[in-house]
Amino acid sequence: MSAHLPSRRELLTMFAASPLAPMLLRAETDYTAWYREAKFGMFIHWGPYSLASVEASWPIMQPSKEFPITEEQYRALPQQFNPTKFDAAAFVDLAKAAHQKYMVFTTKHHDGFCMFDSAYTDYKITNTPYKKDIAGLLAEACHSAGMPIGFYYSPPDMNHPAFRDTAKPARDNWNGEPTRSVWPLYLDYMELQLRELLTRYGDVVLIWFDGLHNQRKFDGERMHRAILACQAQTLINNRIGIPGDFETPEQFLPAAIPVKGKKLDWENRDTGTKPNYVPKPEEFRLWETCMTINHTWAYNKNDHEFKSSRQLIRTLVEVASRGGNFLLNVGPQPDGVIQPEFQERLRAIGKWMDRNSAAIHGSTYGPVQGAKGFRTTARGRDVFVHVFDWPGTTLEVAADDLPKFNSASLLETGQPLQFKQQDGRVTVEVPVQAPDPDVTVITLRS
Ligand code: JFZ
Repeated sequence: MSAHLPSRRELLTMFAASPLAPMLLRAETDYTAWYREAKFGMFIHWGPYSLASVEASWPIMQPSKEFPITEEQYRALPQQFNPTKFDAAAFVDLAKAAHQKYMVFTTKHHDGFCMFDSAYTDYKITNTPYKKDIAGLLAEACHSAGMPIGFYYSPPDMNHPAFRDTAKPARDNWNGEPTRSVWPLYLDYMELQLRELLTRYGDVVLIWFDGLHNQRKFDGERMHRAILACQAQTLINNRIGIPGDFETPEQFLPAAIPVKGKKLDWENRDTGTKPNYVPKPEEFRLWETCMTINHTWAYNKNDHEFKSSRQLIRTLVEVASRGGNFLLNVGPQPDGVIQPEFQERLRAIGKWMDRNSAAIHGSTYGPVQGAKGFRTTARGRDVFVHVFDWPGTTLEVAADDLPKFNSASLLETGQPLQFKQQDGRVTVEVPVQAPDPDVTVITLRS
């Protein structure tokens, strides 16, 4: 009987058990490489709130006419939640069809309801008519399909009596009450749940915290230690009061390429660098824009303002051209099916990616920023020019330190294109009509 040789991940995790090792381990291994390559992911906001076509959690935190539901009605929704048509493999297949390379699932949103079978609460998916652990089913389907899965976890928790005095309506104390003597019990609860998520569902590639305001109250360092003690390679975002591994602009793109040490100003979408600055690789700050296809994170049958597939393809290009990841959201229906309008758009993005993914996956920000009519990404010897506004018969690409190119071609067909390069300006002869109605990609190879 051969001895069981621990896998690399088991070794990393065993070694990571000691308090100092995780940080060293992460320094040694490029644990972000898969994330940089992935570029495009699927966000999934799903819970009993989908029954009422209301946004996740916010209707009880900040009641509004848009989502008219009382806290009592909202909190009763789990009793009817039974997504009998849920097929985890179908979710993964849809993400793959779109060329999304990771999935992030809401294990617990601000309402405190757990879409996983936590031992530390009764307010959870296994206490609904559905009974099954949805996070577990999705994780299993992801692992069988080789799809990296991450977990969204909300530090704010309207259900937990140590997070806030639950005798009051959530609208009165939704930001939590950290000065109460019981607050440490809530931090213990958070740590216990994070350990559940990181020990019972296989590899978890990232934890997507969502701390909202005054995030320091959640003791981010403690939660980071707990995560890395379980899985040393798990990435952590910037929403628990410390910078973490990546920035998370929400529903917008930073005006320029984010750099380390400069805080992203959400108000002005400003990265603190000069416009169109192209950072040195070591300056670059990992970042990810998360976005809805309509306006609602959760399923909302009344929200018909869907972005077009062209808008979504161009947003993916915009994000990749500044080196970011695009986490595009779906809010599944209460029956467990992803609505047709979302499927249609994701499959349309996938069709474009079938022909052009080489210019997105594994790429980084391009050498030309802020150009009118096109964006650029780069990968190895290739600069990809993603043309939004077709220029007629010649395309001009200008920048200070472009490499000397040896060839130009249409990415999707490989058709060679005539070009000239002089004094930092490349002039490419292009077909009169744009070959692709959404975005045509031209490869310049050095
Ligand atoms: C948060 C959640 O509240 C939202 O429901 C969704 O899950 C999104 C991905 O993340 O959105 C925010 C985050 C920060 C603020 C408001 C909403 N904020 O700082 O005001």
